[in-house]
Amino acid sequence: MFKLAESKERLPPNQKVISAILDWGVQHPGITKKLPNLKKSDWRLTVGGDVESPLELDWEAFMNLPQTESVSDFHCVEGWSVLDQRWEGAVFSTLVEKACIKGDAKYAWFDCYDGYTTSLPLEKLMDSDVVIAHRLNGESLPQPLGGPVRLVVPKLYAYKSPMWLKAITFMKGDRLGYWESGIYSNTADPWRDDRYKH
Ligand SMILES: Nc1nc2c(c(=O)[nH]1)N[C@H]1C(S)=C(S)[C@@H](COP(=O)(O)O)O[C@H]1N2
Ligand SMILES: [Mo]
Repeated sequence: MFKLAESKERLPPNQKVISAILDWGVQHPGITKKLPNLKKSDWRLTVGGDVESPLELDWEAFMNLPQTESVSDFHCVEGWSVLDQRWEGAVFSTLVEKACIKGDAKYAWFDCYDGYTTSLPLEKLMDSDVVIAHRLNGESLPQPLGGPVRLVVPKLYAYKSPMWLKAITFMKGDRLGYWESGIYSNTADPWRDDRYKH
């Protein structure tokens, strides 16, 4: 009985465990009808906005950032969770240091190669489990899961984990991203069942 209580606490309210992350082909396809097809050699990540040193990283420069591995649970707003996903990539906070973000920047805006957008407060991005990921469970991140590179913010619902990452813009005030402009919550906290706008 004790064990059951423990495992229940691991899962946020109204979520069910499934065995693998559902990919773009299975879920709602977001705003594009076509999967962004990006070769690693063509992929670029730009970092700008409220920073002292804007960056444009190609694959080699991205791979030269300090690399890390982080195991976390993945929670989708549609009610499924996948436990113990092993992500590899750069810790988000290393990018913040490299770009020298200005003291008044409090949010980051994310643009993706499919046109998707989202935003996050800096304080949610500084945890060591927030990874700019290029590998999942020991393999290159599959394209339908956001490859070559996606951000992973495991403590929030997955719509705050932008796939096919293209650009990060630091900013003083917040803006609403693609889903957050509609019915979805901008705070997206699975532990508070925080799916929709209040
Ligand atoms: N670039 C991009 N990122 C995105 C989306 C999208 O449409 N485009 N959808 C979001 C939503 S609504 C969810 S639930 C998750 C789904 O991630 P998955 O396909 O790996 O399960 O990605 C998020 N990131
Ligand atoms: Mo979603």
